[in-house]
Amino acid sequence: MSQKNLKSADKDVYEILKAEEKKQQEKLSMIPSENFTSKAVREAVGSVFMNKYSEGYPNARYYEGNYHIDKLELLAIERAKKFFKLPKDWEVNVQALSGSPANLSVYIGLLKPGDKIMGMYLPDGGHLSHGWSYNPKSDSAEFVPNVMFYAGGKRKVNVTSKFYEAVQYKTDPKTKLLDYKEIEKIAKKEKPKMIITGGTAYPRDIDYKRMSEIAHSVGAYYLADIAHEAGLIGAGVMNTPVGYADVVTMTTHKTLRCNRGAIILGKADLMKKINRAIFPGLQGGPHNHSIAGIAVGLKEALTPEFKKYAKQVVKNAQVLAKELEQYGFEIITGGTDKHLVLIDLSNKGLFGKKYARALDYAGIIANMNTMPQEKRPPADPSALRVGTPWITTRGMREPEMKQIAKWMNEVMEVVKDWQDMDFTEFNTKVANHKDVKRVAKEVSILCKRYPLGI
Ligand code: DSN
Repeated sequence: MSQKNLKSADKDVYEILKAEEKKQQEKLSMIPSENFTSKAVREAVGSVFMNKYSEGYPNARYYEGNYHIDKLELLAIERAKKFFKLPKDWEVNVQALSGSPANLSVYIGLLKPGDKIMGMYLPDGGHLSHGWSYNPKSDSAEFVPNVMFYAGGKRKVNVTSKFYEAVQYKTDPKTKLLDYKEIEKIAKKEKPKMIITGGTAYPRDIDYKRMSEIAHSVGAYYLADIAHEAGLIGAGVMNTPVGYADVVTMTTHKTLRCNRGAIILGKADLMKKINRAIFPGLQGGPHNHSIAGIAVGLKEALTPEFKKYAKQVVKNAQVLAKELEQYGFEIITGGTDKHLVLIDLSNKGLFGKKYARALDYAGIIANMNTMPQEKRPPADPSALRVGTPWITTRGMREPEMKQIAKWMNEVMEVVKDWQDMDFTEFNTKVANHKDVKRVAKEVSILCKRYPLGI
C-alpha cells in the first residue's frame, strides 16, 4: 500500500483542506459550539489508534490486542473524573460518538420505550435530542405564544420523540428565562420519567439544585446536558450539575476544546445501565482515536491556563453583548453568563439568515437561530447566535470584542433594508459592497495578529 502524504496521494482532498485551513485562519469563527483544538489533540486524533477495534470496556473486550487501548480509555476516564470533580460513587463513559447518541443511550439505559421525557422547547434553545416534534403549519412556535408548556406534535422530527413521549417546558415569555416554579407545576402535572436541562442557545446559567429537586419530587431522573458549557463548568466558571443531576452528558468539542466526541458522567449504578445501552445497545467499537484526543484535551483542560481561558471566554461574551447592545442590538435576556450571545433582530428588520450570510462575507462566521417567542420558520429565524470560545482560543480579549461589535454593526448598516431582496441578489450585492469588503480585509488583518497554530 502507498504511504504517500495527502498532498501527493489525493490532490483533490488536499486542496479542499488547504482552503478550509485558510478560511479558518482568515475569518473569525464565532459559532458558539465550535472551537479550535491544539496540535497535540489533532495529532492524537490522526493517529494509529483509529486502526483498532475494541468492542467492550477496559479489561473486558471482545477483541484481542487491546492492552494499549485499555490504558488509553482508563486514562481519559481518570482525567474526566478529575476535571469534573466527580464524587467517588460517580462513573464515566467516553465511548458515545457524539451528543445525540450520548443522550439516546441515557434514555435507552434508564427508560422504557414510550416513557415520558421533558426537555426544553427547541426554539427557546433546547436540543433536538431532547425530544423535538411539532405540528407542521398549525402548531409552530408562532401559534403558541405566551404559554409555558408544549406537548409536541405529530411530526416526530427526532428519534427521541418517536421512541419516547416527549413534552417540553418553555422559557418565560417576558424574561426569556427559565421559570422554575412553572417548570415544577408542569412536572407535577405531566409526571415525566426524565427531566432534561441544557441546550444550544439559552444564554444563562441553570440552577441545577432546583432542577434536581423538581425532577426527584416527581420521581423522574434528572439529566443535565452540558454540551455547550462543559469546559466552563469543569473550569469552575459556571454552576456544576455534578452532585445534583443523576446523569450528565456533554460533547467534547465546544468549550471543552477537545475533538468531536462525548462524555457521560453519572451515578455508578445508573452508569452500569448506560454503559450497556451504549455497547452493545447502540454502538459497536468505540472510536479510539477520538478517545485519545479527548484524553489529551482533558489534560490541557486540567491546567491553570485553561481556567484563565474559560474565564476570558465568558468575559469576552459579556463585553461583546454589552457593546452590541450599545449599537441598538436587542440581546436576549439582556446579556449572558456564558460563551454565547443570542441577538433578537426583530427591531433591525433584517433577520438571522441574511445577517449571518452578510457577516460571513465580512469574515465573521456566526449562525442564524430561533429564539424564545419565535414567530419565523427555523430556516429563516429571527435571531443570530454568536460565541467566543474559538476567538478566545486565538488569544483575543476585550478590545477585540469591541472591534468585532463595531464591525457587526457596520455590516448591519449595509444590509438592514434588504430583508425583502431575493437571496441570490442579496448575496451578490453584499459580496460586492465596499464596506463589507473593507470589513473583511480588516478582519483578516486582525486574524493575522492572532494566528491559529495549524
Ligand atoms: N449543533 C450544536 C450547536 O450548534 O449548538 C448542538 O448540537
